[in-house]
Amino acid sequence: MKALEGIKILDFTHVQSGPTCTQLLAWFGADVIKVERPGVGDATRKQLVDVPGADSLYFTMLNHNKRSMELNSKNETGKAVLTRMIEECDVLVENFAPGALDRMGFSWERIQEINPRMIMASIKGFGPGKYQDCKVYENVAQCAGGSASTTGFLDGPPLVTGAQIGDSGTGLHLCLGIVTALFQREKTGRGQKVSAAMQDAVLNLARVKMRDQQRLDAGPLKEYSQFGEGIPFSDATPRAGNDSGGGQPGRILKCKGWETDPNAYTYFIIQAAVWEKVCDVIGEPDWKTAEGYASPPERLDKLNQIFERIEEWTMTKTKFEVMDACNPLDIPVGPILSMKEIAEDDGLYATGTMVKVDHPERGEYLSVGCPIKFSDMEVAVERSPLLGEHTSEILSQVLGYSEDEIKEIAASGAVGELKA
Ligand code: CAO
Repeated sequence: MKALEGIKILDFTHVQSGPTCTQLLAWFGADVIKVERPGVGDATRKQLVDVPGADSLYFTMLNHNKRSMELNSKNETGKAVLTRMIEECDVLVENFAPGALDRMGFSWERIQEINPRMIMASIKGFGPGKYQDCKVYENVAQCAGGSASTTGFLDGPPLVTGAQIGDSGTGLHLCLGIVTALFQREKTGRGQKVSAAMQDAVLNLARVKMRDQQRLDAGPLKEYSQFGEGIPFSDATPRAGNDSGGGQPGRILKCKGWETDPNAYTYFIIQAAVWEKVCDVIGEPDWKTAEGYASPPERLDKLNQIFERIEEWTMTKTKFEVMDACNPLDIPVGPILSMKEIAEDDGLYATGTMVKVDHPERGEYLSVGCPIKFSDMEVAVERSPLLGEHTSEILSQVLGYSEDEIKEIAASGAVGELKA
């Protein structure tokens, strides 16, 4: 028994943000039917291709556990089939450019007429306002959501992060919105429109930087390196390098081998509760009681000097030795893991966070599994569908068309070539 068993999703998503959302819904047990343009499909199928002729990793890693149906939503017969889909499904998820669904003839008003229980969930780059018509990709959202201006070093340009907080981050937000709307529908019987803008999702994830924006009114941000360096603050939240954003100061420090290994680093946090243990570990026991070091506020203007001293110690150890030494003492540290190291971590395969998936066109590949674990539901990762792999079965099993009707639909050009 899966939590969302029986829920049918008309998945009109493409690229990354929407597919992330519907992949989660599929993992939670929904029947996710990806509707794709005949012969073309989601553009990512053929982007960043590594195995000629096969669906790319970009596509396969974002579309597990779904079914694929080819359907031309601009063809008259195609529109009739889509109308039947809207009647049958519980949720329509889309991340087309603003207005695209309206241009197809399926406005929110029309969708409600067809199925008042339908939940329509949309991702756009921006919410209502002056940028509402913009097409938006990941890095645009990271910039417009305040992440880029607060990421990077003070003396460098704004930086985007590798974590796809604009796309996958918004997909996560939308997924939560959909499940919430399904829960509300249990009580009201009505569907509703759920929207998540990429700018808003990034801003939500960068919430602590808006906290700091307001704290600036009360004076300098003392936990930022810049404070210890005597560099004045401007009127906007600055870039803070690798400084910890919380009340517990932290930095990325070099470890043994850093000269040749770009990932021989550790994150090191000097949590107030374990300050005395930190002093012992690095060989500065006097700092436990010394004036200017003993309490967290006293240390704020010396953080750079303190971390330089800790780094002298971390440079004598590998990042894993640092972890082995600090973990038993509850000193929070984290090795900087490369994607290669993560891909080779057996522990992550044991929990299903990393998985090996077999694919008919490309053979075995690695993927990230469901990052959320349930005690009463198992999530098995299944390969992504080939383009139009399930068109016939959806037309007959989900929409109830007869064999002759399916032949007529195919003859109209509304669906691609039917697979056996
Ligand atoms: N049958 C017929 N037509 C179809 C179709 C189907 N099954 N599926 C899509 N189309 C059509 C759309 O109707 C649209 O046609 P019109 O322009 O005539 O209305 C057309 O295909 C292109 O859709 P699009 O504008 O959404 O795609 P794009 O590649 O030009 O833009 C993107 C991509 C992502 C910039 C845009 O979709 C967008 O801004 N989406 C919202 C924000 C978002 O999710 N961004 C993150 C993407 S992940 O990095």
